[in-house]
Amino acid sequence: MNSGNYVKAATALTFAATLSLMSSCKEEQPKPERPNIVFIMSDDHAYQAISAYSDKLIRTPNIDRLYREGMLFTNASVTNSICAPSRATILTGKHSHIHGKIDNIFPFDTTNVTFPQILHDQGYQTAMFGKLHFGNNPKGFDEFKILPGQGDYYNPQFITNKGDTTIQGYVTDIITDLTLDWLGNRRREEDPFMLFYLHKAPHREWLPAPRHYKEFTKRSFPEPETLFDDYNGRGTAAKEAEMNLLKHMTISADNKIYPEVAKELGIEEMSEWGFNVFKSKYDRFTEKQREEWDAVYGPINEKFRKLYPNMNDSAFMRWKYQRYMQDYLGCIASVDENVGRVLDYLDENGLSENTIVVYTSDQGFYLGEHGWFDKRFIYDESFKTPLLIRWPEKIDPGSVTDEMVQNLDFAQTFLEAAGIEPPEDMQGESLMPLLEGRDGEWVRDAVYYHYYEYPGFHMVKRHYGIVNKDYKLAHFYYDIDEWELYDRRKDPLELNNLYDDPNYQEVVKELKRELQELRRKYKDSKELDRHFIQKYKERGLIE
Ligand code: SGN
Ligand code: CA
Repeated sequence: MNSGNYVKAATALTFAATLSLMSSCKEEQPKPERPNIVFIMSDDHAYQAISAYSDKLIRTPNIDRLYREGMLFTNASVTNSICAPSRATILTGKHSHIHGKIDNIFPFDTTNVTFPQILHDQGYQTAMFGKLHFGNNPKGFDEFKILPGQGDYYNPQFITNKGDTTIQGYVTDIITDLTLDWLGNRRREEDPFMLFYLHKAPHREWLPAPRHYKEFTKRSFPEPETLFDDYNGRGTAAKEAEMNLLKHMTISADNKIYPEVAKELGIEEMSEWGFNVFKSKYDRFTEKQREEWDAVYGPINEKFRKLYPNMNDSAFMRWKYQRYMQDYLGCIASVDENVGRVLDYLDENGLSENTIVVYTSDQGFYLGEHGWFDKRFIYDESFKTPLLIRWPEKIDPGSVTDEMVQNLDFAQTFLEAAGIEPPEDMQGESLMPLLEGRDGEWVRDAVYYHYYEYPGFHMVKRHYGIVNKDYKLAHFYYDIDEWELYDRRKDPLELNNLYDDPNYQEVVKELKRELQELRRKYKDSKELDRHFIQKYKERGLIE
């Protein structure tokens, strides 16, 4: 059955039929004592685009189920808001400066111990499908099929433990097909399993499946309050970052205007780069895929050809925002639909009760807030990440927590859930007290953040900082020396840097003390900051 039919068939199952299937299968299956783990992660999925957090932009009924039947985290964050470092932190339970994967450039040091290796040694069956983005293969997995690097949306190539393969179709559907195939055909019933189900979507350049671009290109979306942010009241880093929709979002690769049309209108792409990215993606399409694409994006191009000559900057910004949201959210629609397929499978096979299902992203993303796309900053849209966890055996349905949890915490959480003592040098906190409603036992009230990839894509300056429920203090360094303080309760949009405000000097003093304490606790230091700058020099990335 192809995946489109599968989706239809799965959604056609009535609620009653699902229930009866659930109960009949439950009796037949011996329940493993140790929980199974399904770790679902998408790439660049903003919490603003999950209806459990906000339904302004899109409805995601399947992902939301994990909240209705489990727990929603409203202050979940990453330690370093970029793809590969986040994944390395998840796998090792350590900050970037300890596992060494500080950015997307340097390879992951495979001598690091990862929690899947430990689970595997302790009898868990392990599998990974989708995007890893490491430059090397995962350790401790019985089976994996991963995209090389960023991977492709259409007709993607996969690296497997038995050689490479290319699969025709749409990446989100395919990753799910692979996952369901493993669950249905190669899962050992006698052992608990740990499954990584990792989406490429909704990563840039946001190519939705035909069924979703047909729908989403007809929609328009509410603009964020700060779409036209002028960055007054912020520091140099925000002013100099290259992630503004108007200035840095490319017309072809991102907004899907054909290079010929853009050139005819006199719109230049940065060094032809965006044109080339567009062409390389477009060339991957099969003839049928190209026809379907042209039937929808052709008319959008025609309309734009007429509109553009009369557009001023703000009209162009608005147009870009709508184009961006149509494609980005179209990608999410597939993710949500496919997550539903996997949740249905767990239900239908009596696996839901004792399986921990996590939905998260490798980091958050800007959906036009501050005029931006991309991530990297310690500001909320990219510092925070969506997190929903379902585990019916432990978690009360519909729970919400605003505790300061991080991607650093997964490794210890899963190990504790499996009854395994975590290695002493892991740096997170197990989420078990929160999952089991023992909130009083949760001890951490502030988290540490450190971003490194500069100079680089989007030019977000190096910075580290501390965040608690009330405040955020960050130090931007390397080619500047600037501090920023935000009052998270009074200024949730983070528009006013209060670092020099006389009324906040006590807060600054206290947070600086706590930040130094966290740096000591996590073994980060000025020496390490210099060490990583030195590595950029050795690599010829800076002088
Ligand atoms: C690509 C993207 C960037 C993005 C990085 C890192 N450009 O380079 O916009 O910040 O990946 O993303 S693209 O147009 O080539 O896609 S990450 O999620 O892998 O860290
Ligand atoms: Ca990412």
